[in-house]
Amino acid sequence: MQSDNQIVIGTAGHVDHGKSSLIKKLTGVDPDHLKEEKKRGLSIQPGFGWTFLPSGKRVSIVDLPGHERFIKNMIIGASGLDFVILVISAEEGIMPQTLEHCSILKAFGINEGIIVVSKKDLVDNDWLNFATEEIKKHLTEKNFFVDSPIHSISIKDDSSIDDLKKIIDEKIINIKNNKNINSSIIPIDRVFTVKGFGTVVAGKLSNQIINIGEQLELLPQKILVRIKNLEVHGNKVKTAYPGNRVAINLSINDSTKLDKGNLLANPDQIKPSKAFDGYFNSEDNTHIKHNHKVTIFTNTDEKEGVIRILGKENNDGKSWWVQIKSNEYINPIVGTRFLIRDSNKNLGSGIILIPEGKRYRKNYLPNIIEKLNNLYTKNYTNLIINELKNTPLTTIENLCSLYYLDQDIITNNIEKLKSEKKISYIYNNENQYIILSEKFDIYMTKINQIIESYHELFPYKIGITIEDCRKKIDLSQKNFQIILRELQSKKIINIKSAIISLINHEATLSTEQEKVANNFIEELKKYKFSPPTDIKISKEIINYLIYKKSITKISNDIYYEKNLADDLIEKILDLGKINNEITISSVRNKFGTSRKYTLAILEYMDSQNLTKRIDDKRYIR
Ligand SMILES: Nc1nc2c(ncn2[C@@H]2O[C@H](COP(=O)(O)OP(=O)(O)OP(=O)(O)O)[C@@H](O)[C@H]2O)c(=O)[nH]1
Ligand SMILES: [Mg+2]
Repeated sequence: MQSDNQIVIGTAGHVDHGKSSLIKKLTGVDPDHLKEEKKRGLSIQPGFGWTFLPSGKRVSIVDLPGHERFIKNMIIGASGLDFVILVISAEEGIMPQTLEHCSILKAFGINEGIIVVSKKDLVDNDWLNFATEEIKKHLTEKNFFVDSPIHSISIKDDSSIDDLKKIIDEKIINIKNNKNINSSIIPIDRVFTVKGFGTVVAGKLSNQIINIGEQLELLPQKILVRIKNLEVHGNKVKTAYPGNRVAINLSINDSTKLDKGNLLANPDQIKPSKAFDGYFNSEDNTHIKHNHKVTIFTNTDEKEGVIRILGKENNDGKSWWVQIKSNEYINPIVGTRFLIRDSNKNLGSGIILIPEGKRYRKNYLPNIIEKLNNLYTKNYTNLIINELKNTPLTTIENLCSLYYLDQDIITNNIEKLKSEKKISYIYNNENQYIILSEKFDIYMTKINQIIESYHELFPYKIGITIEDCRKKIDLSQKNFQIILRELQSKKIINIKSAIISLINHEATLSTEQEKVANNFIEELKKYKFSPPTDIKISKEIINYLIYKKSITKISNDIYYEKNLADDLIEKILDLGKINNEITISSVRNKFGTSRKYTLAILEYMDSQNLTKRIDDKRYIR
């Protein structure tokens, strides 16, 4: 079993240039198996096979149709290729679909290949040399397969085919699978039913392994399916490896509709949507109009929709920031390429950057364009900084889901920004938040100033309520709490009973207030355990005295001088120890307090967890 990355090799080129004949020579199997293909002597659908190269490496083979009428089938098959055999007849040379196929392959980012000059038996040597030179020159001018070797063959000359195999072997050694996609993904290019087994789908697996029994999600239907059986190169296997072309027998409800163009992926990895934003490059001399009707190709999917231009051209007049809007759900994968055609020609291609395109208001456009630019240029530090400029604080998880980026990418860039002191971490209950350092400093200074001026205005008050302070700052309750906790842990502020004060603040009374306070305490003391409840005194002074521990608040209207309260409580506890229980009557008898005071002090003791009430009795805790 081969577990190394597998390569998919495909043919491309103009109709009748000999692609299928070459594949038959390479694999021993005629890729044109449909009745109509045989009758008409041309390929209609992609044909699939595999072969061993001289090195012993096994490769998958996809033979693509060349006739312009079947260009859509060619595009769907081309999306999964790693390496291309570009077949050009020595007789005819470069023809329209040769170039069209080249531009489609380029659109999908496929630029590794070999140029094969076919049917060399039909021309003499001089012509072959001339044709080869012309082909090379022309492709170089167009910037197609510039670094690829060129080799001439004839299906009647086995040694030319053997040599081709050797060249392919050498060339594919360095090909790596697309690491962009961090999920098991199979864009489906064939669906069929096998008697006794049920639904089978086929496609190329991305850069992860899959196993029999595994659950995958069918998209855009969002249906969970299980891998019942798995085949690679016509053999039953338990595991398929990155790059394998796989046939998967799915355990799936018979009524489920599925089609080529659908996708299998790890559950919850890919979100179907009807629009995505991206970077778009138009074909030479193609003018793109806003809201132009187009056919959209993503992976093996083909849908109708429109292209919308999000901003002005990127200077060179060939590239745009665009939104591609589909009439039906599609499965946009960040970082993968898409292709756009109108009725009969390629308009251009691009890269998907934001998989859930929204309708943007005009004044938001510069913002979205900057975002797209940062995503396209992979300037993730700028991306994060811009996001933090628009929001008070955020989390790594938020950033990942906002931009569909790997956690590693976000974390690394955040670490970088942290080391440059541009952002800071703040913590709240285990949760980590990220904030622009500059912004945190501004909040800190502002909160400090608010509390400070409050202390100046009300020196006898302990501090400002959290809500009053928040109202002076433009922050949500949640974000304000997070910042307050950070200031608290930095020992800049104190928070007690929803009141914030600066760490060094000491509440002080004026001489006048002091007098009132002292009289109040004297009055309380005078009546010992039954102090009056109707003394007129301001709430501020009361709060101050509680805060200063001069009085104890027993109930809503009963206050005891602190030492008296402590003394009474201790005595009640002593009583409880002797009697093993505390009752209202035992307290009343002992201290001569009325029912009202007795109840209040006992309830206070319960609330302080000194006693526990069961029915009408209290027990020491
Ligand atoms: N003499 C000669 N004929 C060839 C050679 N290769 C292909 N042919 C013939 O060219 C014709 C077309 O070949 P195909 O292999 O079907 O061409 P294709 O590129 O697959 O065509 P499409 O799939 O329709 O694009 C057939 O009649 C082949 O027998 C060759 O090397 N020498
Ligand atoms: Mg063919």
